Amino acid sequence: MKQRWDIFCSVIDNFGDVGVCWRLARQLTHEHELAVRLWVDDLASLARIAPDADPASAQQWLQGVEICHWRQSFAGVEPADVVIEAFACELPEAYIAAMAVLSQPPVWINLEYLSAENWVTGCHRLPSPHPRLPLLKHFFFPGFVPGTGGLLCEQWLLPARNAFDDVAQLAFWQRLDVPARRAGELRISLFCYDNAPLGDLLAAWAISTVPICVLLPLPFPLGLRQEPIIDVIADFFGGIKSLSLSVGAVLQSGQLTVRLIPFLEQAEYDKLLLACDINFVRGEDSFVRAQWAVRPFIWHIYPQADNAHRVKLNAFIDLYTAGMSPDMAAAVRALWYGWNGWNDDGQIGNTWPVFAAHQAALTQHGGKWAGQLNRLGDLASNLVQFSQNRI
Ligand code: TRH
Repeated sequence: MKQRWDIFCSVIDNFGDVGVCWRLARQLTHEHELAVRLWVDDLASLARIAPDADPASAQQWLQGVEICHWRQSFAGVEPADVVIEAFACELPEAYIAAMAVLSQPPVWINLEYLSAENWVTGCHRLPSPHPRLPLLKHFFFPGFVPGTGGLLCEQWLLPARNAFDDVAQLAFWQRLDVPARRAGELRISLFCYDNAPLGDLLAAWAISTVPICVLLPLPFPLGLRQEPIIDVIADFFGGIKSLSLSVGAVLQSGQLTVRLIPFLEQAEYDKLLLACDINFVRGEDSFVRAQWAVRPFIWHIYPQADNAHRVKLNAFIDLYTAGMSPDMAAAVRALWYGWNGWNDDGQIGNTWPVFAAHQAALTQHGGKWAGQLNRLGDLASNLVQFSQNRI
């Protein structure tokens, strides 16, 4: 009989929590032959990245994964052999009680957020006994260095990346209804939070020496909710009413073209990162996928209280730029700081041309960086190995 795994995912906001859990659930199912049940409290968010998911269904099967709406009472639910609570979400009390009465309690793992900070290696795999019940939970940290759990990377991802040639790329753009590149054109994907200083960058792109085409996936139909980023774009292109924009809109100024594209199914988003020359990513999951895609990328970090995210941002920049030439490292730091609202003069426009000048060398560095990450083993396999040693 297949070993049973339960993954619990509580969506705090956006798509990263469910994005990570959905990838992990599929990889465990397809590559490790496990019976995986994914409990999600917000199916609508799942359906944004996995359009075949039915947000109204309490229980459904998708790509071999059993998906359950985490909402109902847990009385009578039998705990799995391995239980993952993602990002320190709290398991239902009834489920914990059911785990505690089993003669062999499940392997219980808290899968933590990703961070490049030094303390992570000291906390990875640490046990934490339950204060009242005979249960032991372990912390498991994804990461970028030996002594962490590594990053999510399916077995097919790197071969698919290497096989994504000009023909596959053209087919991808055709599916999106985006014309082939003009000569010398730089393609950029844009995924960021509302507080990004986008106006300055649009101005820099419009006077670029090469044509720039920006692809912006729209998470929600305009009009459903406020999209400050779209307001910035509408303002920049001469005060267009943002509500008059929709998927398919093409806006142009000088060397810059912005195209609004649909929010993509997760696997298609991976392809967008490969089909573009430079990627603006955010949060956790798109940030990781950009690293596997090997192209230069700019990270918009999820803002935290008391600027805790700055420590996290610096820790990653230090690791990622180690081994770069001082010029290139400075170019990365300047643009990333500016994009995250963390520079002295508040202007990031002038950091763009310096960063773009390093495009080829950054792509080469991205290849080495991804190779280094790949040697850590992938997060799903590392989780499986960790749990097998405890069953
Ligand atoms: O959406 P995010 O900002 O998500 C998160 C959450 O905010 C979470 O609470 C926070 O803790 C975490 O960030 C750090 O960014 P992220 O992590 O990149 O997740 C986006 C997901 O959406 C990712 O799985 C890729 C997917 N996606 C698509 O499937 N299609 C698309 O078109 C785009 C742009 C993204």
